[in-house]
Amino acid sequence: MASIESILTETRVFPPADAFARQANVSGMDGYEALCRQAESDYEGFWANLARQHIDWKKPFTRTLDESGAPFYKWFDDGELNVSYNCLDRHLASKGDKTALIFEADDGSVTQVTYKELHARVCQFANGLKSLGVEQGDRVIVYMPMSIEAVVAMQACARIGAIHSVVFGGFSAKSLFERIEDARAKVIVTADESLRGGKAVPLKHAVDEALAMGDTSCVERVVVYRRSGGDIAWGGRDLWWHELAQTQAETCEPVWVSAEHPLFILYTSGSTGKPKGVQHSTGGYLLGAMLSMLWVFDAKPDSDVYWCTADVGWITGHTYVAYGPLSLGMTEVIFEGIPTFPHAGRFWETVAKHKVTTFYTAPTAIRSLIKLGSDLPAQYDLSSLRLLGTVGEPINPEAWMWYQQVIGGGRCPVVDTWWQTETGSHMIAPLPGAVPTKPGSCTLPLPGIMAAITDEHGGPVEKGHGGFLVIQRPFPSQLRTLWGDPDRFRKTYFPEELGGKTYLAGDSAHRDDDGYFWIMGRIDDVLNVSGHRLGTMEIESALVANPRVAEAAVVGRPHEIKGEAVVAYVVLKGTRPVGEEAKKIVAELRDWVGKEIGPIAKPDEIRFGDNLPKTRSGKIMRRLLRAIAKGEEITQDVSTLENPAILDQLKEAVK
Ligand code: 6R9
Repeated sequence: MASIESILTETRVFPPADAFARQANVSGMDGYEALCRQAESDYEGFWANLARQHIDWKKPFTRTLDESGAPFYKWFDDGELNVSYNCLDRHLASKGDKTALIFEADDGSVTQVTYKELHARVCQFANGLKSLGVEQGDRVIVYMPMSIEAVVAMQACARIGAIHSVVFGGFSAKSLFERIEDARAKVIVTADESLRGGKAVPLKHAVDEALAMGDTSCVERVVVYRRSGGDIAWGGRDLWWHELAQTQAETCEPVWVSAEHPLFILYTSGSTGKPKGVQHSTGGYLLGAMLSMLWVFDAKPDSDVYWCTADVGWITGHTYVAYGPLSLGMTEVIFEGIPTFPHAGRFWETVAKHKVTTFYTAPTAIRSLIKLGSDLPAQYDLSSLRLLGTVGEPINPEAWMWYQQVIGGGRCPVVDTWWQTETGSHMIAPLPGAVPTKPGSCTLPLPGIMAAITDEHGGPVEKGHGGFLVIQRPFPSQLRTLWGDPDRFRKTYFPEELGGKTYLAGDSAHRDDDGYFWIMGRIDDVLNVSGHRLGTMEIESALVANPRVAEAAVVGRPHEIKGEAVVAYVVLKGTRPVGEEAKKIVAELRDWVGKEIGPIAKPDEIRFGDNLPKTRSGKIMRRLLRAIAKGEEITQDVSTLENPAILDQLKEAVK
């Protein structure tokens, strides 16, 4: 495993610069260690103090952590609050006229809203939702482009206690249908089309298709935001966003909910075909978002211009676009487009244009920008930057170095943040004024996060050896359950083998002599393609759903830019295709997967065989398929294979 060895030899260490450390929210290793000690000596007191200090409670909590129903933990559960109040109302008196959102559209046009204006828009939309009969606990699907309106829709749901479930605009009608059905959504909020790199992506049309796929009688209304003005079909449950919102009052009393009230559901891939509805709480989630903004991004609400490039369809776009920055009253950029449109310098141009101080993106974006050369960023004034972050997948040390030197000018700390949809907020990441960084390591856990590496029985693992990444104590921002599937929640994240109370992240990792964490990859059948989680089973199920396909196996292969590429081995019902016919079927199957799941899941490569290599018990030998995909020499014993000749077939990709 070449990538793991090369990481192991990484010895560069970057201590925080004095000037940065002096102004940091947490300064020096002693500052970090003092927080860790507080958490260790009085775990509940540590979190309770922070929750009182940072959150405005309508009704203060008296209970901190309730472990009686473990692993269904509760935090601050007799306290009452509202997330939208904490993100908007509480800033109005002191910074009502401050810019909250700077919207940078696909074509480069800019729209800004102040806290006062954002508050008014959220209230109007919340009143609009109420007028449609949306009540506390109802589910609202948000299938929107990156826009001020997407943030408004999420905040409006939070304001009235409705549970939003954002579905990434790149997901297909079929994926959308599955989520509508599972969440039993009452209202869908969408747009006519989204614009990406100058191209229109039909969203409303996908909603129409999804609603025709099965029993969607739960959906009473579809609210459509006019983004592009493109042609769309119109039906009985449809209504325009502007018609719904513009006549509504600009104030709306927040619905005060228990800290344990679900704020949202976000579907993510797991090791079976069915996406998991990760359910988050209100109080614990908000606390995680706020603390990590302050600790890891060293947030300075009065001077920072913060930009996280993630789409609101992913967890990063929830915690670090829709909630975290607003909860601190910051000014943030939200970006509709893609990094290379209308030109390859778009990201850096945007940093210079808005004098961005804090920039947070994914390794896949960094790697693709590295390919374009260092001259490009040099053409823009990046001197406003003071901190850089990365998320979504392991970052190669060389990409980290480029980011630190070429983008950060050697002056900005780089925070590599490890966390997941399920953890809600950062878990392992450097506090930039305290923890020295090492390229490729997410460094040390946040104070209060009891991360560890264990063997398969929960026992300790020697330093330097890989094992399961776990979190040994409950923490406020963790998922509460899987929507409608508590059994799967328990089995997936709190397996009996580890004692039933330890959170199993699904990643493998090792620690070095300084206790630093190095993430090695997923232990389940989940691929990480351009920072997006894709279940191999989901893609296999999609392929097998095609009438031509008898059997399919999907594996990942290291990819220079995307992290992993999707390689599919397919057995057709007829004979194995070759030449032009094979090419034609490859194109057809890629399109098919695009429609079933979404374009991000399209296999990069499809290989056809008369059969797949299987063990005696009939299990597909995925390890072997991974080796073949990488073009590695096969050293495994293949004597048990029924038909070893198929290995030669599978070595051939359709060109
Ligand atoms: C936030 C997010 C979670 C999975 C996670 C891991 C990978 C995320 C990482 C990282 C190495 C990092 N991952 N951040 N691996 N270093 N800094 O990405 O959530 O979409 O749920 O993905 O992504 O494998 O388990 P999500």
